[in-house]
Amino acid sequence: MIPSPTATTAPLGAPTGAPAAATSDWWRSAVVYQVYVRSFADGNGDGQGDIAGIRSRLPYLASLGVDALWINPWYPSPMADAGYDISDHRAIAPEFGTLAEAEAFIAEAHEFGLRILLDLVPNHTSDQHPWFQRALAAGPGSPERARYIFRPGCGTDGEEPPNDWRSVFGGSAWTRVTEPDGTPGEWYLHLFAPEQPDLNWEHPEVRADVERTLRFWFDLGVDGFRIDVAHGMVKAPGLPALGPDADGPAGPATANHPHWDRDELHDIFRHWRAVADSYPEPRVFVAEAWVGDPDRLARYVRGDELHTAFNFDFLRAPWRADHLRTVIDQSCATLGAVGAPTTWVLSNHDVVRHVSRYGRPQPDRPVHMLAELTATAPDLELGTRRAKAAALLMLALPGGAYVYQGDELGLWEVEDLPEECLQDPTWRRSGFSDRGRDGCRVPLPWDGDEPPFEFGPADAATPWLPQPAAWRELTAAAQATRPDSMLALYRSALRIRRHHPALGDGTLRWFDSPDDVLIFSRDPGFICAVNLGTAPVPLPAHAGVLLASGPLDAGLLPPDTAVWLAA
Ligand code: TEU
Ligand code: CA
Repeated sequence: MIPSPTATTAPLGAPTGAPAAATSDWWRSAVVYQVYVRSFADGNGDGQGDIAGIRSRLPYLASLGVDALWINPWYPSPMADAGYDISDHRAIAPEFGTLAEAEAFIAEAHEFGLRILLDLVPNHTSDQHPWFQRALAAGPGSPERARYIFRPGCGTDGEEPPNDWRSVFGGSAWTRVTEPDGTPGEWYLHLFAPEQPDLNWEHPEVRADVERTLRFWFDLGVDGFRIDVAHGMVKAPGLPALGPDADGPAGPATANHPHWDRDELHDIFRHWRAVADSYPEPRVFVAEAWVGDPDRLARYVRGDELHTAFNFDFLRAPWRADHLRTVIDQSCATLGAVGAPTTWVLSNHDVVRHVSRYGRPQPDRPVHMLAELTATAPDLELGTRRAKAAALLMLALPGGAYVYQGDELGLWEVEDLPEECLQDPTWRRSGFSDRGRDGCRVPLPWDGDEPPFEFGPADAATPWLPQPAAWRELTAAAQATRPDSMLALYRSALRIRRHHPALGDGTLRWFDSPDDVLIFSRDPGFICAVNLGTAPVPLPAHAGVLLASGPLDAGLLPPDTAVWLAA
């Protein structure tokens, strides 16, 4: 028997009603779809995605079968870091729409049974935020400067930065300002781009303003927030030097790091949790925290702090059974110990798309950046096969999951974007050596045979990043009618997941299996098997095939294939 995923039967274009888990702990099992606004769908034809575009595609999202949407920053921003440089936290960027449109969108999404999470960026503002503009104008020692982290420089004339901290995007984390009288003056801290000055979280007005932002959006019906750089807000008193080798590629390599993952953060989260819990239908948080180890991550999701956290250990694991099993066990154990559900994620707007990661030789260590991958071109067919298997693995694991827009279409990293198109600040700040993250942010292909694949209306401007012509095979429309497509697989898997009592929150039990095969069961009556080896393996005893990521081979599970079985 060769089971293949079948297309969804959910009615297109009609609200599908409330999600199955319409209880207050819906978030423990939720599949959340990440909408990168700029690249999702262009409603007004200016070449950039917008709220009108998302609204027009709500039927698609509802029929995909996800439970919630996480909307990347849609606030007014000079876009020095694609919206993570915010100049007004309680408004909508004009290029994306209006506040009225946002409100209408939230209500419509709810009618489709989709909950809405927004992005909260509490670590920094834009340098165009009125607070920062006032700080520049007010001069050294002023109360306006106290909301940020200004310091005099070192060296005889203050010409050296105050310490050795580095920007995540490359170079020093400090920029010197020119004082209102025209003289070279103080330096301000920016852990990211110079256009993203870090806020001073010791300042009561900073704390109060973020709380106001939370309430503003909660009052508009938003169901929760993803917390940007949740591990970065608090800095060690005195801003001590970093010293050599303090940062790994994905988090602090040392305990007691001067600006990542500090213990004092947790007090802030407890305040936010109280705000979220004060609503009749409690609102939820997911932490974006790149920390050194799973025990540290578990601290973010203790009962009175944030609800869930992205599982970057899973995202970074190579396509190898030993690494994946270790991450799965550690995640379940450490998060379970504090009563939090695990989550799973394969890609997002900051990392190389997993089709392109898995389509390369798999290292014996975690990986997520382009620079960490071998220079060889990816085998996209292999990467796609593995991505299908990975989707079934992820959606069978206990807890919640995140799908980055385009994962469900099997999009790959666009690694050959023309240099003049690159917009990620990493490109410039790395001295043009690291191409940055634009390759995973290319606008979605919806329909048609050539770019722009109906990303916008018929006479729209060219999308802000060019799409590969080869995406004609990957448009949502092309895949909707192909039973073996990535989209069909996601739709089938999400439909089964929503109705199967074993899936979502809970526990798993491993079966004995060869070293490069993962087999586990979930109660009641569900088995997932994934073959990460090079030879076909027999299926475990079962009562029927629910779904397979590719054709089975005379009852055997081929390499790089996953299967869901009824037990
Ligand atoms: O990312 C935080 C972060 O640490 C990432 O920059 C990550 O280390 C990097 O992308 C390499 O993977 C968040 C947002 O997701 C990112 O898009 C923003 O650029 C950043 O914060 C600053 O707000
Ligand atoms: Ca637009």
